[in-house]
Parts: sequence; structure tokens; C-alpha cells
Amino acid sequence: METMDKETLKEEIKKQIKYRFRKNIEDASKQEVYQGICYALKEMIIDEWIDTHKKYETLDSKMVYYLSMEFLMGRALGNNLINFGAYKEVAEVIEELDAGDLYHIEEEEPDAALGNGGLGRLAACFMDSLATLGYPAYGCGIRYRYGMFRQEIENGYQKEMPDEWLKNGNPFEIERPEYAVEIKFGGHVDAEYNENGKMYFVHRDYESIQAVPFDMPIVGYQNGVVNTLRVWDARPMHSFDLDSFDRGNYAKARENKNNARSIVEVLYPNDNHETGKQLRLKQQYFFVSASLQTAVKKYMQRHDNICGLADKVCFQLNDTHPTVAVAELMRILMDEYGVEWEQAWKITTKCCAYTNHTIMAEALEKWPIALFSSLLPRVYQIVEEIHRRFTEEIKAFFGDDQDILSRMSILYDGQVHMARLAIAGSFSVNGVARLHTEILKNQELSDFYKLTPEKFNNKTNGITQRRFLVHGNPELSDWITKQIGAGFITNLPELEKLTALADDKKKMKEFAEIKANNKKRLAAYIQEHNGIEINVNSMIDCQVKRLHEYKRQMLNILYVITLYQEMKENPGKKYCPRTVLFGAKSAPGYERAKLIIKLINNVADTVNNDKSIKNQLKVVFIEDYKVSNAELIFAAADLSEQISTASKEASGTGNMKFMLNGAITIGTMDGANVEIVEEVGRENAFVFGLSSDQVIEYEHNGQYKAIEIYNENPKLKKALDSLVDGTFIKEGEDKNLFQGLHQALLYGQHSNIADRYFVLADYDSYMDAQKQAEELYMNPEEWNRKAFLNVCHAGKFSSDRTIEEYASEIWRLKSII
Ligand code: 475
Repeated sequence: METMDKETLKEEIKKQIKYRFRKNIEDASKQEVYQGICYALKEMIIDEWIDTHKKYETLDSKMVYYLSMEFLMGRALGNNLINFGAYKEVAEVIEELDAGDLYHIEEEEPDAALGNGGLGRLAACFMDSLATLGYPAYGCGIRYRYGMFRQEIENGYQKEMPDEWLKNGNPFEIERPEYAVEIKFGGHVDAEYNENGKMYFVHRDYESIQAVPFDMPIVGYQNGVVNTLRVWDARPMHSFDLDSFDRGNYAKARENKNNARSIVEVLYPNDNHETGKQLRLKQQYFFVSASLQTAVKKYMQRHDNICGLADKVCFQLNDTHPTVAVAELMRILMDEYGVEWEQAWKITTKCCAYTNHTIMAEALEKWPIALFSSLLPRVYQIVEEIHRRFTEEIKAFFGDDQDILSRMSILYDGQVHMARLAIAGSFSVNGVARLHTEILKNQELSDFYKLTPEKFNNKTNGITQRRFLVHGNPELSDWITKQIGAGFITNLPELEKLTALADDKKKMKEFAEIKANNKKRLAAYIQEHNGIEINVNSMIDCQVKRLHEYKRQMLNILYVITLYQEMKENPGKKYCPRTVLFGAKSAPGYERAKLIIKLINNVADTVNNDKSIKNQLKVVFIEDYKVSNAELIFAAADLSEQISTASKEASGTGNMKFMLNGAITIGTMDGANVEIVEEVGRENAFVFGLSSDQVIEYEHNGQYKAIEIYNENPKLKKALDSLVDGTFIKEGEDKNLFQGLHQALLYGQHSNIADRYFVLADYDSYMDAQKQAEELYMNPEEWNRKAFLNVCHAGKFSSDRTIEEYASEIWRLKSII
């Protein structure tokens, strides 16, 4: 927080630009100014970064290592400036230097999109809260050369483009070649005996890859703490194989190099879905082994007995993706430190904790044994032994029951079941919202819950208000500060104090004006990126999240179609003006999701160009939805669409970001929506749809008949049939383009059951909820009041609260502040 005075700051920025680009600031491009500011800020941060780690060492602090394949950080500059306490000064300095304005300079920074969606963004929010609360923590991940693909919409279809986020360098990171470690793949394991006749294992003929860490600072909110996100890059151990080089085979000599780098080449773009590709397992082991080796070595530098590891170290597994950590830690303890199995297992199961983020069957990670054992022969041996012992434990508890074994065995059906390994190897298993955790305990993982109930706990997700309110919605943040002080920035429940203003007409008018201004800001973005002019007085209705059938963008677009059809049938009638925004990336191989994107875009085209509805309805697809444009959307939203099939969305976190920015939720009783509605009151949300119990009951009894609902509901029938009657087909397109979507909902497709996600079952109650929303919107004062109450009651959903719970109930960490 040692900020410089403004004159020094100016000199520093000018100096950075001069030395880096051989330019004076007046000749520098916006990108160069952006980098100049970053490097100047890095200079200010660096001492606190060093001091924080010194302090951890001096205090010999217990440390959490948050192991995650994904960190969806977004842009760093604005956030770092805010947390460092230098945002306003730097903004002024830039203006005084006549070097543009900070808001536009921030746009020069590419998003660090090292994640898919909720799970990755949660990790990023957690990093912010850990630093802000002064907890000793490392984020450990992969420095992907290409992050989440950039989405372009071409003729209504999603096109994936490479995300070259490192093109202009990454100013805040520091490469640490001195901490490189070796990672071994393949080869075989031989048992040998030492002079005392004791057996040990030697790994031979493996391929080595070098893991090189890059550190990024995580600045706590104005508290002098700077933590580290450590992401690993892969390099060949030796850049050329000289043997092949001597023989003149240059291409072969290079192969090794490419092999190594391919590990970190790209983030797998699947959300809530695992494909079982060998390279993915390689990525997992690569960053887990590098992180664990480093953590254990660091511990051993200050302690002489490895047996105390769990007093100083905790590994939090962000879903099953880093679960190989359980076996890798066993390997390190036994093979490198000579610890016996029983003791090693005790240590491991005191160090590892596992978070589950989804119950979607297709996301459950399983690896063919053949693949796993050939890539990681020694680790696989250890998995086999863990499996053998765990099987004994299961049998001792449940008896020899094949059904139970089929649901609990780590090795089963020729596969390694990672969630089962994670549970066996962890002392804590947590879900991410109350309902989700209950479903884990009583349904998905009920056998494990019976065996070890003490492991199970809930940690309802949260979001960081520093990014999603202070940075993303500065007007609202400043206004709140004027009303109740700035305490909410580190203590979100203080928002409760605002409640008293709900009856103050003048204040409520100010609150409404802020929303109106944010809508104008978003409208400018949409004008620039989509070339569509939106009505800033219309209800801004948003569904932004990954595209997945369970999230039911389909239900939303069916309502849009119904509304459009009603407007056409009643040309004289006045409707509540609405702008429906969609933002969603689809996994590149998820054909049905891609077709839904196409449908949304075709409906948008038809609706937006139909003069007869007099601009009362607009549909906008936001291209390339990502953290940076999400911030604009949350700030501007009126209605937050959280409409997943109950029981399927583990928590959701976008729902919390909308609430915090004063949008009203229309949602099912799923994930954290349940807790949102509990906090704000049912009367301040639009709740609809089947309950999770009803959904689960249908799934068990197979009684659900989508076709009957269709036949009995003329409105629904009309909306659905418009998918196959050409209404949304453009010239030159196949008239059967959307047939598959129609088919999937009514009859099932590709051997799937009809309407797996109960779109038709919830259609009617969703219609009702939408009508209530429209009615309320036509009464601006009442709408505004409810939107405001959402802000007041958002306090629970700070990731600060979540992290306090992890720190005290799972990690047992001590804050250094
Ligand atoms: C849930 N991602 C949200 C969020 O807890 C929840 C990534 C790679 C491979 C497979 N899956 C993933 C997820 O599973 C994921 O993002 N899950 C999400 O985690 C944070 O709020 O409900 O869907």
C-alpha cells in the first residue's frame, strides 16, 4: 500500500515506457501505456510481495495449496490497482499525462482466461479473498499458452479462435527458472532389494519434462499482503537430443521439444464434461507433481521430520482434476523420504481435501487403467494398493456386497474412478451449496457418506465484491460508500445497513439512476460489438453462462419465441419492453449446444428485424462472453436468469454477481438460488419450476412424458413447432436445421430420453414467473425497490465468507493480519 506520490508515479510510468519501448509517453501506443502502468505498479507491489513470503517463513505458517486446473482471472490491472489502493491516483495521473483514460487503457489487457466457467472463476475469487484475509496460500495451476478459445459468431454459428493472451507478454508475472522441477512420464517400475533385504522400487526408461514456474502476484485489499498464483510451464529437459542432432536428424531432435511444450499448449474447453484424453491426464500429473514436490521440499527446508507435514500443509483439490495428488504424495513420501505405507497414508489423508463441483454424470472423471498405468506406472502401482486397502475397508463396513463395490471401488470396470480416489484420500469432502451437499450425501455419494460421514461438509460458494462491485460497478460502489462507508468492501454483510434507505424516495431515485447509467454503458458496448441499438429503458434480461442443456438456455429462448408470437397476435397491445441478452460459449464438440447458439441467433435476427413488434422485444447474443464483459453485464442487468433443472446446478456464482449488482433473480430452487431466495425473501425473486426432489423422483420412476405436456399446451406447442416450420430459417438454410432440437425435447434423440432436463415440465410455471416479472417492471418504483433489496441482502455471498469457512473448518489456517 506504499503508493507513490503523483509526481513520482508519473516519472515511473514514463521511465518504464522509455526503457521498454524506446519511446516517450507522447509517442506510446495505448498498449504501451498499459504496459508502462503495469510495470510501474509491479515496482510498487514487489516489496510487499517479498515481505509477505518472508512473514510466512518467519511465522512458519501453515499454508494451503489450492490445486486447480483452472484460474479464470480476467484482467489484472484494474483489480490490482484497486486492491493496492492506487486506482484513483493512477486514473488522475494518466489524464494529467494526457495519455488517455484508465477505463480504455484497461481494455488493452487481454483476459487471462485460464478457465472454462464457474469452477475456474471460483478459484480466482478465492485467490482474491485469501490475500484480502491474509491467509497463507498458493494457487497452483498451469500456464496454458492458449486459454479459453475466443468465440466469434459467424452467420449465427460459434467459431472457435485461438486465444493468444500472451502475445504482448504478461507484465505482472515473474519467471522462476531457479525453481524448475523434473516430471517423469512413462517407462516402467522395477522392484529391487537393498542390503537389508528391503524391497524398493526404481522407475526406469521414463521421459523427463521440466516444469518451470511463473509467479503472478495476488494483491490483498489494501492490507499489505501479496500472495502468489504459481502457474507451471513445460519445457524439454534438454532442448535438443544431441545424439539425433549429430546424426543430422534435426526434425527428430526438435520433436522432444514440441512434446514437452504440448502439455501446456491449450486449456481443454469442456465445462462439466470430461473426455478422457491422455494429454489431459498428462496436464494433471504435470502440475500436481510439480506443485507437490515443491511444497514438500519447502517444508523439509524448515523441518526435519516429514511426519509433521499435515500441520503445515494442506492441498485443496478443486474437483477431481488434481486427484492424482493423493497417489503422488504417497509416492513422494515413500519413494523419496522412505516413509512406510501406513504412516504415509496417515499424512496424505491429513493433507488432502476435495471439493466436488458437479453431479453431472458426464463430468465424472474416469481413466482407462491401460492409459493411466502406462503414463504413470509408479503412481498406478500406488493407486492399486490404495484400492486394495480401500476395498477391505468397504467390505469390513458393508460386507461383501457387489452392488456397493461397483459404486465405491476405485478400480472398477477397467477404469480408475477419480472421485472415489479423492474421497478415500481426503479428510474433507465438500459440496458448493447447501442443496448440492445434501444431494451428495443422500444421493450421489450416499455410500461414501455412510462409510465416513465425518468427512462431508458444505461450503456455499461466494464471489469477490472487489471485482464484481468495486471494479465492475464503480458508480454503485461509490454511492454505497457514501451511504454506509467503505466497510462492505471487506465485510459484505454491512450492505444490510442500506436496508433503511429502501423507503427513502430520493435515495431510491439515485439508485435507479445508477442502474440506468450502467445500462447506457452496456448499450454502448452492444452498439460497438453487435451493431444493435438497444432500448435502455427496456428490461435488461440476462442469461450469461456456459451453454449446457441442463442450464436450459432452451427454456429461455422458448419463452422469447412465445412472447414474440403473442406480440404478433396482438398488434395493438402494449408490452413490457425487453432486451434479452445471451452470452454463452459451447464446448467445441458439443453439437446440440452449438445448435442452440445458432437457434438463439436466428431467433434474434427474426425478432430484431420484425418492425411489426415495434422494438418491444430485442434479442442480443453477446459474442465471446468472458470476465471483462461480464462485469459490464452484471452492472446493467435487471433480470437474472438462473433457470437450471433443479438438482443439476451445483451452486452457480453468476447468480450472486447479479444479485450484488441489483438484478432480480428468476430462478428454480437449484444450487445457491435456494440460499439467495432465503436471504432476500421469496417476494423479492421470481421462483418457479420443479423442485430437486420432484426431478429426482421423475428420474427414478421414469414417469415423465414430455409429449403429453406438449399435446396439452397449445402455447408451448406453437412455440416448439416454430422450430420446424421455417419461422427461424434464413434464406439458403436447411429447413430441417432445428429438427434435432425439436426431436430431442419431444421424443429423445441419439438414444437419449425425451427432454432430459424437463424443459417442457417447467415451461408453464416459467411463463407465469416471466409474466410476474413483466408486471412488476411496469411499476418502476416497486421493481427498483426489490432490486435494491437484493443488493442489501447479498452479504452472505462474498467469497470472503466462504474462505473464512474453509480456513477455519478445513484448512485450520491462521491469518497474518
Ligand atoms: C458448477 N467445470 C457450478 C461452480 O463451484 C458451480 C471443468 C473442467 C472439466 C469438467 N468440469 C469443469 C465444472 O464442473 C464447473 O465449472 N462446475 C461449476 O462449478 C463453482 O457454481 O454450479 O457447474
